[in-house]
Amino acid sequence: MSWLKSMPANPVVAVAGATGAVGREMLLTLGQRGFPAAQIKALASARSAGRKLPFLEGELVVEEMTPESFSGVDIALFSAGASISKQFREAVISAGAVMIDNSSAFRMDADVPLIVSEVNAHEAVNHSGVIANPNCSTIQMVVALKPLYDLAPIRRVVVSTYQAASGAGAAAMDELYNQTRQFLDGEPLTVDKFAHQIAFNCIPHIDVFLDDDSTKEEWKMVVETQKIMADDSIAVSATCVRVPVLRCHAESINVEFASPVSVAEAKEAWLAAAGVILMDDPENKLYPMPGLLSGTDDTYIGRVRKDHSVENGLNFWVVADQLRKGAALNAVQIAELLLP
Ligand code: 25A
Ligand code: L14
Repeated sequence: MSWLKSMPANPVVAVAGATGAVGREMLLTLGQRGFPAAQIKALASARSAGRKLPFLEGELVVEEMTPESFSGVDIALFSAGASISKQFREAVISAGAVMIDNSSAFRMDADVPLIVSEVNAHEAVNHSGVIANPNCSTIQMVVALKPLYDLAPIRRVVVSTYQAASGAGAAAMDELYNQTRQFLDGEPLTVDKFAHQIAFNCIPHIDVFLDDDSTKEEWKMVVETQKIMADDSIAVSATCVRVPVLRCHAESINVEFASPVSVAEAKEAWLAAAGVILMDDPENKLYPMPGLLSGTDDTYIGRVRKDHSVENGLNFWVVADQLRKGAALNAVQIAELLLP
């Protein structure tokens, strides 16, 4: 298969959906991390062709994405939605490129590794041309869970999310700004990207409803966690809520272990973990907050305490910038795993 060709030290990288909230962050992240690309191609729909996007000190001109766009490309970072990823998968693979896909299109496919570098980087090599970037809420949860799982098996996780508007894309972020202004000016609110008003509100509904009245976002947190942690016995119960925050998802997490894990042991494990920052000093009102962590790369953990209602339980609060670690940064980290 063509994708088995070795990766050059200076790959040609395409960013598909480059004009979106995640795509722009991908360009920024590639630049900031000094990714050794020979060339970067910014691809989007015909609507955006010719637009210029900032990259390092210069600019990239957006090209319309067509099946021919991938000729000569080694790595294609996709964030243009699940249907676009499905439409272009064949073109990417037959061009000999590896697709790193941020959409939900292929995550649960058996031949597609679902990678969070802090958790299961070693599985990236098992790809057949596509590597999936997990759901943003799942990524920050497993980054927090893995150091604990290495202390004791996890029996059950109960999580409630507080998800930022930008999770639904750049236009959804604009909608939060616009509705906030409309609300303060006493104007009628324009509701388009969310099912209801998001300004001054919380919406317990992300992605579509499933047959059992849970949402697909909640389901993703269950099955993706089990796949990334390679343990189907971890029970996960999720409730996903949109809140009027621009960037950074927050999560309240309750974990039940098979054997005791103290607060001190958990904190020690997080302090030693890559990509985690423990921000937990109640006396000094120190805990992570989404409004203050925009543009950061790490997963922040605070409010760590024992859950007195069960035998071996911990409660904590996790915040990460879902456009960075939840999407663009994690995708670039996967690309870095492919470098020779
Ligand atoms: O299906 P999924 O996996 O659930 O993902 C759905 C969407 O969620 C976002 C991301 O939206 C994704 O498309 N997303 C996914 N994971 C995320 C995460 N972890 C996440 N968001 C946050 N955190 P997005 O808005 O960030 O990016 C969309 C990008 O996809 C490009 N695109 C669309 N169709 C394409 C395509 N690219 C190539 N070929 C196609 N056929 C899209 O580019 C954008 O970059 P664009 O050129 O279509 O749009 C650029 C600007 O045009 C405006 N616009 C958008 N829609 C319309 C529009 N104008 C007129 N009419 C429209 N219908 C906007 O201003 C947009 O910024
Ligand atoms: O599955 O906050 O990657 O709207 C990413 C954005 C799910 C929804 C995914 C959000 C989507 C999420």
